[in-house]
Order: sequence, then structure tokens, then C-alpha cells
Amino acid sequence: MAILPILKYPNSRLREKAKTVEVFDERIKDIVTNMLDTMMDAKGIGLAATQVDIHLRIVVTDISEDYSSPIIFINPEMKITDDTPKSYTEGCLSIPGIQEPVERPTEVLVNAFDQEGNPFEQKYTGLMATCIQHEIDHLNGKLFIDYLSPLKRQLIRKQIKKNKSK
Ligand code: GNR
Ligand code: NI
Repeated sequence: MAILPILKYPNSRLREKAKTVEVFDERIKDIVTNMLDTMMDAKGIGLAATQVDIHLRIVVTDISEDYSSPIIFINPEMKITDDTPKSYTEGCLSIPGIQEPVERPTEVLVNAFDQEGNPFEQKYTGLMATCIQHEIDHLNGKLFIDYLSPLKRQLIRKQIKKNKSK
């Protein structure tokens, strides 16, 4: 059990593309446990392995109030089942202090494996649809601020620099 350090923007490792998990062994279970601990410690609703500098296609989420409903996604694949744009104010543990609205498809169908290597398929709407799209983006080296206008991104970069120096 361990709390792992979370990479912070603009660390270039957040831009790496994570690799497919090929073998479901104890090492993967350990990573999942440590990611759940790290997510809870940071009070997040999701965490991608990329954010803890592990470049494997592993995501953990828990949108419940009391962290009683974790969902583990290994090698997640996503299909958009309703592309109506839905706006949600997003934040990211790798970009602390920044919250901005982002539009994403309303409904997605996700295929993934759990930590035992069992496949599952589930449709998501609402906060969970936003969350899983945000997490799969991390596995592909993409951040929510990439969806904002260049002007807004520049303002955020300046804000982060300013916060760093104080
Ligand atoms: O904790 C998180 N909250 C959140 C809120 C709105 C949209 C997405 C998220 S995910 C974020 C945790 C995180 O950075 N996961 O990568
Ligand atoms: Ni994030």
C-alpha cells in the first residue's frame, strides 16, 4: 500500500501514450491498489496510471461520496453511443487549482478488463461518462485543457507559473 506522487502539468511525461497491459499478474493488482489509495488521498473521482508515471492502460474511478464503489478499467476501449455535447466543469489532479467547462459526448459504451482480467462492458452517462473520457484521454497523453481555446490555455499557463513562484 502506497500513495504515489502525481505528475503535475506541464510535466512532459503526462504526454506519453500508455501501453496495453498484456499479463494480469500481482504487479498489476499492486498498481491498482496503489492507484486507489492515491486517488482517495488526493480526493479525486478518477486516476489514470499516466498521472503516477506508470505508462500502462490502467484507470481507477470512484464517483461515490464515500469511496465505496471503485471501478477499475484495464485496457479500456470506448465507443460514443450519443454524441450530443454535454458541458461539465472539469478539474484534474495533474492541474491543481484549475476548473473549466469542457464539452464531451453524452453517452459512451466502454469495454475493459478488471484487475482479475475479466472483461466487462458498460454504458455510461452523466459524471461517469465525463470521468471515463477524461481518464482515457490521460492514457493517450491528452489533458482537458487541450480542449480549451488557445487564449484560455495561455491564461492558465500564466496562472500556473504565478502560483508556482509563490
Ligand atoms: O477528481 C477529478 N474530478 C473531475 C471532475 C470533473 C471531470 C473530471 C474529473 S477527473 C479528476 C481526477 C483526475 O484528474 N483524473 O484524471
Ligand atoms: Ni485528470
